Amino acid sequence: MRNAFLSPICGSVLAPLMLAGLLLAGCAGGSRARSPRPVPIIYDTDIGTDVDDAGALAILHVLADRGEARILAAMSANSGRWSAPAIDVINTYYGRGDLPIGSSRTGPDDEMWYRDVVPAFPHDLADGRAAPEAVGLYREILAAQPDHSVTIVVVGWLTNMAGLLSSASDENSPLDGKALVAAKVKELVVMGGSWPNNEGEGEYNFHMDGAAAHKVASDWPGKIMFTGLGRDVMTGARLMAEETNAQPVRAFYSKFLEANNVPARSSWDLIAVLYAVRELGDCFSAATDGRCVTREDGSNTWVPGPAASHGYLVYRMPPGDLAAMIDELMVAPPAR
Ligand SMILES: [Ca+2]
Repeated sequence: MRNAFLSPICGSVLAPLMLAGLLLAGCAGGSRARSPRPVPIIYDTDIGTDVDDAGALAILHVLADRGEARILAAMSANSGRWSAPAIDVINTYYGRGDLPIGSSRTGPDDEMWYRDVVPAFPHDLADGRAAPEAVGLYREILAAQPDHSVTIVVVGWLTNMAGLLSSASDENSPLDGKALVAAKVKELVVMGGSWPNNEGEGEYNFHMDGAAAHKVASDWPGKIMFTGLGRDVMTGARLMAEETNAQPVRAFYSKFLEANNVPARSSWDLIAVLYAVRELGDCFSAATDGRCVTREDGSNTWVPGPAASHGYLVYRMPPGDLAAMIDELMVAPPAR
């Protein structure tokens, strides 16, 4: 189960945010971007369970090609045999086959439609279980970055983030995990939860590791934006319609769309990447007047109150326009 459409409900918070100068352009590629460019990004994915993870990594590479992002690493939340190799396939296609890739040591097996695609495309990471353990790799990479500079975008369950928070000092940094995050991370972007409230069994990414979601929402020592949008932003059909040689992301989408007998797929993870790189801009607004509380069953509640470190994303641009923007990124050829 994933997220329901959220109406733009945040007019009451939008006006003061605009007055505070926090809603600068960027999502549509505008020139008044708030962050220094390119944005340093670590991408954390449950690739192998849905196809939007592959699309999101693809557009992250295109945004890097355009000088908007700098990919520091990609992490699999899933220990599956083919998950980290699927990341390597996409990185290799976009000319970044040497990017660091880490992997959790837990999680379900990949689904068959992923296994069929990975071996058909060039990559050199043969088995996800041979990738470096993700939390150690996070610590190594974060320790080497300038303070308060890194954006982490998580589009799967939050196992690696909970592990990072619980990590002890090591050869890379004398800081424990929480202090290392406080020192190095600018923002955590989480594709998870249903906003403002979800009293059911919980949105998929929270439900898959409810204890981790609860720990991150409770203990993360910095800003978190929960995205949770994308159900009605349907993408991938244009990628199917355009002939592209040796395009592994197209092959992933082809397998998924065929297996599910649908013409396009929702864009939960692509929305998260778009926000992580381009911020609110013309695309999104944010509700920030309160905080997220999650329970260990994966359900979540937005508790109204003074603005602090949490926010959740709301559409500002119509979903159809967002889909067109994302489709254009998905079909862009690699620059390298
Ligand atoms: Ca995902």
